[in-house]
Amino acid sequence: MTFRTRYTGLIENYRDRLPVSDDTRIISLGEGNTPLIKLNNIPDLLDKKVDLYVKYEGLNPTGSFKDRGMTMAVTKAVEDGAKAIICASTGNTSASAAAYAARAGITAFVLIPDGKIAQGKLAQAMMEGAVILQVKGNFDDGMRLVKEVAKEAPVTIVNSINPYRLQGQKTAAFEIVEELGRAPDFHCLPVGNAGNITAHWIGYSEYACEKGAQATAACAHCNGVCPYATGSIVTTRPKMVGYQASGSAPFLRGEMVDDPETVATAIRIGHPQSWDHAWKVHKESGGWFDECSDEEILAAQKLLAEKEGVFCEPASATSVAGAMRDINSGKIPENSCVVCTLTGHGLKDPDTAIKQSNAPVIAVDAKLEQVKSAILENMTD
Ligand code: AN7
Repeated sequence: MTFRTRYTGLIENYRDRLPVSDDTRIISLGEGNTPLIKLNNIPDLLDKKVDLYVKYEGLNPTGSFKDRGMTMAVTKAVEDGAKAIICASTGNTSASAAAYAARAGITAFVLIPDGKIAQGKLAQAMMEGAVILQVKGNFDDGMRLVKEVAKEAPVTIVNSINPYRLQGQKTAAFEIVEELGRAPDFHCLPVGNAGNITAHWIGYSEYACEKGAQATAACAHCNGVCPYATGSIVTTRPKMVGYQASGSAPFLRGEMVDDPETVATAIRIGHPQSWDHAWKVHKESGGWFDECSDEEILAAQKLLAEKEGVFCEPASATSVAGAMRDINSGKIPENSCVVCTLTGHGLKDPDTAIKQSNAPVIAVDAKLEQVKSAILENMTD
């Protein structure tokens, strides 16, 4: 006897809105269906009242949102007969690619920047059997090399320039709309290559098809399955807000950045691959880009962990750092419904977490007296 249906991943869940057929062998680790957590304590610290949610994408199988795209990209690569996939990565894409390649029984080649990848991510790629090429350069160098080598070797690129990646990632927007029963007013994301902000916009747009009740099954806009036809009617889309780290903020500078630098290594990207897409999202949604300093990013990461018990990696906290500032300034108006994506788990980067934390670690002898006095001295009212 089964008590409830087993969740088997986002492709099965949204099969009718994704480019798969009945015969497609699906490569899945049960990704998607991540919690949308309503923040309880941080809103009290803000000057204006809003409904603030975080979509905790760090709870995907490899600890980041990349799994949503990777299940699609690897499923399609295998369907097309690929024996190997390749990506450049600041860490999370490589961890995800390695896992899904292992699951599929194919090889993953991952190009990572020399010394600038968080320990957890490196550990994942190593354990999951990827062939790791540590490039003497940054992500952008790796990405250029991946594009060049894919012309000469039989490897399928699984960076977000692979359109199946964005198809998988759009499902995060579906989940949010279904859970809230509406689209949020604002959706805030950290931006590196800008694949994820683009994918969310695709997802929201498919839900809020402007053709409305006139849409037909043949409407390409919705991959042939209009949400209107399935009875889920949503008429609005959020303003999409993208935050970058100040040292890696090409969208703020209005041009590519050659030497990106930030503590948030996941978004240490100066040449975003979805540059044009992201500007289109910016224009169509009426949203904006802004930047956060490394200090603001780390403070938001710590605040989320301390006040809400939600541990995300530094890059992810950029969305909350930016949103808090824009809520306080009124740029995001009072009473708005705001969703921030937390793209990766805090355990990805234990070094940065430990370095910035001032949590008391109290050494004691293995004696009751010492443990007891440590407790009594540290009780909060
Ligand atoms: C935690 O892994 O690009 O704007 O190579 O890992 O879609 O690029 C990671 C990106 C945000 C930015 N947060 O997303 C990679 C990589 C985290 C990330 C981003 C990334 P995009």
